[in-house]
Amino acid sequence: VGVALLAGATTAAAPVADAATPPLQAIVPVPVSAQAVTGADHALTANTKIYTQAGSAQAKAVGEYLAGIFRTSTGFPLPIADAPSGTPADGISLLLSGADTRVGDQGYQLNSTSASVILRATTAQGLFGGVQTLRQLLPGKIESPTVQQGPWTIPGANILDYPRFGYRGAMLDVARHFHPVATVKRYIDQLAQYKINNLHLHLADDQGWRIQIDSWPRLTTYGGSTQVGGGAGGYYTKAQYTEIVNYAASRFITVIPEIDMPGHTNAALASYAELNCNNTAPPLRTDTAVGYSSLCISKDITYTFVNDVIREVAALTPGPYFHLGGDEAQATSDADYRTFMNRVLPMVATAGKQVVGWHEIGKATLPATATPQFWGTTTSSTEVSNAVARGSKVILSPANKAYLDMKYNSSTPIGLSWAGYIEVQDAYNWNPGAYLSGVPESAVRGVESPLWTETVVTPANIDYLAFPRLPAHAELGWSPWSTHDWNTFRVRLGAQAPRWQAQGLDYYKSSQVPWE
Ligand code: TNX
Repeated sequence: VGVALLAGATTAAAPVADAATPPLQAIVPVPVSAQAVTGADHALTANTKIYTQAGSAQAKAVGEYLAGIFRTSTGFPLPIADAPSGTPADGISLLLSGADTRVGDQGYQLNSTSASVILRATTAQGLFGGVQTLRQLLPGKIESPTVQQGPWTIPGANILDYPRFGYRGAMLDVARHFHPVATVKRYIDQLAQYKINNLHLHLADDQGWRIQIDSWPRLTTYGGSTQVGGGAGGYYTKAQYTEIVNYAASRFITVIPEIDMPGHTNAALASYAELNCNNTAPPLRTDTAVGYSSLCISKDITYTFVNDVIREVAALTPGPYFHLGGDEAQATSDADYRTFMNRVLPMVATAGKQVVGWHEIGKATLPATATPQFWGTTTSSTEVSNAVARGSKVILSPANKAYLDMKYNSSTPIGLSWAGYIEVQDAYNWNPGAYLSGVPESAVRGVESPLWTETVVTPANIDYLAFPRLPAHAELGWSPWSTHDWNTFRVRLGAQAPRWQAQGLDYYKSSQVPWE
């Protein structure tokens, strides 16, 4: 292994027996299986072509995405052409035929030899996942925004890979601090690298309303005008929101909009006096208190409002889910909470969407299509197990493991600590398939990493809290539990550093990780 590790620095192929040899063993999330093929390295050159499945515009788009990244750093032209039928040509092929059936609809097969690099999948999404792996088979400088010196060598390899959970998510709170379109796109690109396929946007909270609603315009013009700390806030027009949704779709990421209710609604209550039981609009809030606001459960106009919002946001949403929030409704009695959800749950169905909600939503009687998202710090939840007993699947975001806004330790300059400190190892060391009592792996839809932004202002702040914990969660969501191993994970994680440096990604240099 010692010799192989030295050889790995020059990206030479390792013998099959050397399972620990980089770079093949540096992939995050770790593939289901990856075998090195000795003496079969593949060199990218100025003559390399990218072939994509003939007749598939989607496969071609994945090829263009790959070419865009590799052209920038190699300076090679990397033209795209239709893959010939029959034997795959030299170069890189992205094919929608011949994949091992185990790849399913999100997985892929990658076979690289000195002659060719062949990715096979049953869907363009699968090819896109394979492209993320292919990026990690090249030196980190492949991510550079400027032309770098090669050699550009892909190790000989046979990889078969597919996810443990179909849903791998990240949440960004754009309400506490507003994050403009460019920042969200940047985050989308980061998520895609680690095979995250859902972006949950927390679009409204006490401190701000961030999505244009035509039938209630003051939500944004007034309710979106500030943020935590008193800054200017902001909001997405429908066109801007659609731009985010489309950009995410081009990275095979589904956007899940969240409008939090009946609590976390001060921005709406401040914008429209008639939504308050006392007909008086409260002031806008820029502090970080929680649990004090509630829509007026007894007023009919509340349901007109909620229905209008759900209808307009659902119309901007190609994905299947609408997130109703439902957390920390401490200003709403349990009886009122159930009354409210009983009226609102069917509105989501009428809008053609399935409900997701923070796990308190399990206090209401949910349809089996509804997904509670667990954010507690314990390992049991009656709201969740009741929903599971009625047929629901669950998203796991335990706050003391999965919350990206928790500090790493007491000296972390930003972040909160109410759920404890979360070092990289803490973020990695839990099993989503056996985490909550009464919730077997078959009832887990997947894992999601929420990033609340009370203390998060800049893209660098996002980088610092999300990296390297987000890739740890991504591996929990993707890789088989049988591969779970902190000691190999930390080495693979450390191998990501040159990529992040090339990308200008400002990660936290945890002392738990042997950074390259
Ligand atoms: C709890 S988690 C909240 C958020 C805060 C977060 C800060 C959840 C569903 N609600 O309103 O932003 O803690 O960590």
